[in-house]
Amino acid sequence: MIRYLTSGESHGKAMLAILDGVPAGLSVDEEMINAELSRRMLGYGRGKRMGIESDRVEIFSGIRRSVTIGSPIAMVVRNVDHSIDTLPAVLEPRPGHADLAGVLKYDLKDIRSVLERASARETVARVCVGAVCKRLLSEFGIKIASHVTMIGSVEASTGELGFNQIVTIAEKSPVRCADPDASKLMCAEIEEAMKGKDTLGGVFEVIIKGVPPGLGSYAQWDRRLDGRLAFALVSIQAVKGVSFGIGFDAARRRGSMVHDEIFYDKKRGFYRSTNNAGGIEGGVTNGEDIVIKAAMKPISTLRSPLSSVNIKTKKAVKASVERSDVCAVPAAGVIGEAVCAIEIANAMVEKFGADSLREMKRNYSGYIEQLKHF
Ligand code: EPS
Repeated sequence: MIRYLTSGESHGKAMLAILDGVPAGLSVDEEMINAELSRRMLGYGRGKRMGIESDRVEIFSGIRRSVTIGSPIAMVVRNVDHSIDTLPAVLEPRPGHADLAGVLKYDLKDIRSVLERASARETVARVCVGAVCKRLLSEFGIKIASHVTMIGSVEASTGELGFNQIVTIAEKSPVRCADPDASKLMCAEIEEAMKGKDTLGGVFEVIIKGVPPGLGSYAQWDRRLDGRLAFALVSIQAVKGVSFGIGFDAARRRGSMVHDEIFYDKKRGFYRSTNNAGGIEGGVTNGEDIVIKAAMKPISTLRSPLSSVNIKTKKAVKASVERSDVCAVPAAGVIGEAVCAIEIANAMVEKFGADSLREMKRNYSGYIEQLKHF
């Protein structure tokens, strides 16, 4: 089983992750993880912090001569801004942030002790874990990409674009959007929000290609892969909703207009001509691409703050203003890829369970062969 924990405060010494369950024999180098960390830092609308940090991972254990050895992998990304002990106390909770709920829960008198851990900077550690999982998945031809489909009121139209086109266009866009016209409008909308001292949310899509049928299970509720992916995505700071395939649109259509008809061809095996389900049926992959959308609410730190209450004096005040992003949807897409990679890697290890990559590949090939003779 692949599992992991993260640790670290936004302005503490470092962000840390311990990843357990990666088979031995997988080549992993720091540069590959750094490339994912760099992607996470980009995006039009990010705050000043991204100009201060240049996130780079240090692998502390579990990897010898750039190859996994089956032991837990510890990764550290040091924070350049590690001013946590000198930062002033915060007493005015921001609506929408963990601030108020956090102090009440942990009986803390300074909101800083909450916001430091609740911050989306924690996702640095998840991106490190996701990069190693992506590396494992690439051994099985599984690719994961993301692109932004909406920021504020601007929606992208990616129509008939294929996976590779989406990746190429989105990676060049300042908002990671695969529709160049929408990209420009999104940047303009972010600028407007910035001028208005406001923030913006949006929607990103994660596409996972090359997944074999049969990952996840309908046999028990907590083994359903859609449930696990949804949990992983909603656990990203500010993500409020997730949908698979055509998502909520399926609720207003008749069954005949929703379900993907089944075909068979000697070369391809079973296949569909549509993918409204987004690659998962009954909590199990069906061999089509997994397509998931996630909705992110606007960042809750507003430079023109909303009403709040001082937690000490109980007097009406304006919420605190921290340095923050105006829009972080492009970065959230990269984080979405990471958390999905972790869930898919876990489902792969579960199905082809192995101590070494060689053993896992043997199990995988045996299953693919079995499918050919189904
Ligand atoms: C982030 C680092 C943070 C914020 C942002 C994400 O840095 P700082 O608070 O020092 O400016 O920019 O965090 C939030 C939006 C939040 O609500 O906590 C990062 O590394 O992604």
